[in-house]
Amino acid sequence: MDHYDVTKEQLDLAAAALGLDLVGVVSARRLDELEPVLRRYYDEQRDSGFEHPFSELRLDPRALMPAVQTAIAIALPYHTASESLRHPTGRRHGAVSVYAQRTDYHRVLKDVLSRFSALLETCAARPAQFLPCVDTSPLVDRAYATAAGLGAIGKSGMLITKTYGTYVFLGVLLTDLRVEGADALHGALPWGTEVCGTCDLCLTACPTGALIAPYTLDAKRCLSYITQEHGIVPPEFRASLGRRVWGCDTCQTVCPRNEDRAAPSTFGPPVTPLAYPDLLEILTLSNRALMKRIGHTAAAWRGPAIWRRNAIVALGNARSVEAIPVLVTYLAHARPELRAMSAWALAQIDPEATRTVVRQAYDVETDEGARCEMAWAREAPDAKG
Ligand code: B12
Repeated sequence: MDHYDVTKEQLDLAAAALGLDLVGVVSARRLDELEPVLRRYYDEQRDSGFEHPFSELRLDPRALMPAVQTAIAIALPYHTASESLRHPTGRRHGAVSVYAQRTDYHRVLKDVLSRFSALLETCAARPAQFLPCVDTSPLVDRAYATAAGLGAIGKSGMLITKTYGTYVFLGVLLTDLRVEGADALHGALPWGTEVCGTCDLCLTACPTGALIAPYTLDAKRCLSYITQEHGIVPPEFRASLGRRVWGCDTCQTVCPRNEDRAAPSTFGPPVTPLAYPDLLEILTLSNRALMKRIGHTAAAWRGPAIWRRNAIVALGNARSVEAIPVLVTYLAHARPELRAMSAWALAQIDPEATRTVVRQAYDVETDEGARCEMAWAREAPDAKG
């Protein structure tokens, strides 16, 4: 076994020491079979803009780390049995996607991968190179998880694992170590692996039709993207957002592969107010206080304004009469998209009672987008013109 730096047994022991039960290895190579999938994604402009632009870095780990020999993929489960994915019943409460309710997974996985690196270096008994990749690297995480045998891609585009369904975060550790098993079974990506059968619940349940075909997501229609993209929410997506404040779990909640797949979480105790946050509080807390509440999660990277915007839309969708006074103050907010969305929300809640105040806001509004959202107050039958 001396042509390996790390044997299969050593790898398994190191993984077990870290509590990792989903670990796979694959020799680092260009994923040629991913190229047409990736090209089509960008060519058809289905990309969200959050991923790296198309380049060789997305296809070949050697472009990221010239000496790389092995890609080690890990999957960490994050959905616990005690959690409920149902929508809150009170009108004041929004919903945050399960993945963002706890400690930011980037932090947790990077920490695990760095401890993994240290253990593997000890096994190899030589200095080694490591590059931990979690989400933000150019690598297509799901492609490596699949190639390393951790699961199969479902029609939702999600990687589905046997043990935990789709509720896993993915990480890839690139290393110049030669690890036993990397060259074993995984040749081409098992695209053909039939994990969904005739089931297409995710496609039919997606509130915006973002899953335009099996395995084909239009990221710009995905509500997860809509909750993260700055600006005025396009009209066609507002009602579909419901009370989502961050992320969307619909394609996962309906997936039969997620039944009874809850797992003990390595991500710390749930932060209850974050699961179903108080929407009015989101609008009344200071920026600093709001960031203090969400800053440790994966839902904070776009800043506090986007939380406020989503809370405004959610209150509009909830027809929350008690939100009217706060929404009226947002008609004069410094950010045009918040003024705009407040005008929209007030129209949903009680246009008659709020017409005058929105019309006054319209009269002094300078932003074109916000003016459009306020125009309904002018166009009313009793408007003076
Ligand atoms: C940008 C991004 C987004 C964007 C765009 C999503 C997208 N295109 O998937 C938005 C904001 C919408 C998003 C949403 C979500 N995301 Co995201 N996202 C990413 C990111 C950073 C890049 C994705 C990317 O490059 N897409 C390009 C396309 C081509 O690749 P892909 O989406 O991975 O597609 C794969 C499959 O769909 C499949 N595939 C594509 N075409 C075909 C065709 C056939 C025939 C077959 C069989 C397969 C197949 O192959 C691709 C490669 O494996 C990755 C991290 C990373 N660096 O990879 C996380 C990542 C994909 N996201 C993740 C998560 C958790 C989510 C959400 C569940 C969050 C939420 N609850 O709101 C949703 C899920 C939405 C969905 N159904 O995919 C996880 C997925 C874990 C898993 N079990 O699969 C990742 C891997 C982050 C991580 N490291 O854990 N995300």
